[in-house]
Amino acid sequence: MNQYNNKIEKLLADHEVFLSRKNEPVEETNGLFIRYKNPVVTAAHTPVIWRYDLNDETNPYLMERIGMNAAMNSGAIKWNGKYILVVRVEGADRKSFFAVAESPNGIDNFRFWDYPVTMPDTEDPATNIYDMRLTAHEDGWIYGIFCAERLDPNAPVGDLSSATATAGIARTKDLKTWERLPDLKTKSQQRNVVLHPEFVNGKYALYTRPQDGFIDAGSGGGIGWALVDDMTHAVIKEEKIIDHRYYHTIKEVKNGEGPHPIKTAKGWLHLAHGVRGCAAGLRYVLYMYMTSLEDPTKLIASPAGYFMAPVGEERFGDVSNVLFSNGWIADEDGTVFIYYASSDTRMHVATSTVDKLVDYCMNTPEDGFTTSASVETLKKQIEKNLSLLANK
Ligand code: M1P
Repeated sequence: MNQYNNKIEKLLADHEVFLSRKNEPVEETNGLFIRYKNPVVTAAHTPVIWRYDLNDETNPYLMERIGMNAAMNSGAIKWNGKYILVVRVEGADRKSFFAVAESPNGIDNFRFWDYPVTMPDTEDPATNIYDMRLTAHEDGWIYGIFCAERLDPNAPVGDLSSATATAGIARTKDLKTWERLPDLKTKSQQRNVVLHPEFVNGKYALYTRPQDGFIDAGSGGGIGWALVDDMTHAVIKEEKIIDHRYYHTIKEVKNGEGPHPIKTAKGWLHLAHGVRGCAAGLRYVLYMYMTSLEDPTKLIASPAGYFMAPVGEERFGDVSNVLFSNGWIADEDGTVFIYYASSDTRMHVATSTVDKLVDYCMNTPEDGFTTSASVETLKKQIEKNLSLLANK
């Protein structure tokens, strides 16, 4: 018995050492953001009391009873002075669920709350839920919009893979008790739906991602925008594409809004993911764009290419070559904490500032859509720099 208790104590103590690790910035040369050495949340961060049965009679070998596979695509919010992630935790059983992890500084010491989120079901329970975007809306509620996945009722007999994606909606005042609202009603399947934080013309505004099927964005066109009257019965009647996909770009196959945009003096600052296909499969990178404060459907800045792409260990995981972000926090001093998952496996943070990100969006050349255009853009910069250097 004593030996068993000693083993538990060691397990808890080792976990505490792991959770308390200090994170260090990694030297970057691009001037845009700073990555941090350690992932901020992983499956190994999940509490010992989730994974182990600590009773010597029912678990004499002190084995993990409930395995955790990944901690990924997390919504983020600053709440009571704490940096909060609503993490998509995926169990070894492949079911994703939401769980809150909080940190005092946003870059390390993330600790999960004791219990995962109990998300009420609708009348048509989903099989899997994931990728929550959090929005503290000006109506006073914190909304969580996420993907609710179900087996496709029209799948041929024996096809146990075809699924449907719908936007699930819930709201809370304390991140503990969630009121589930009816799923979003829309003519196509949807994933990556995000609530804009302000009313627009007295209505709720949603960023959408219409898609032809569960995986294929197909004719969807890009990131959409729709106004809805009531979040308790959210129905999309009209959808307009505000950020289009284009041939031979980083978002050729798909794109999707990340967290809700940050309001800046120069416009709404957006973080999104773009997807392209290659021999190795799909490659997911993060990119940015800006929309007008007066008309949030109007694109005002669209820097070419990606803002962040997977590097080093970020490239490997359950779904390799993927960066995905659905959470960021803009602090009062202008620091932006960008929370991103790599390869559907672990969560990282990178920091930047609102000013730098706006500068990046406003002053990075746009995509010219051809090699010739890219070379001309490059030549202009070289010419300018050579004459500057010559005159020094
Ligand atoms: O596997 C990469 C990502 O694939 C999906 O994103 P999207 O709908 O944009 O293709 C989601 O399943 C997401 O969770 C996942 O990270």
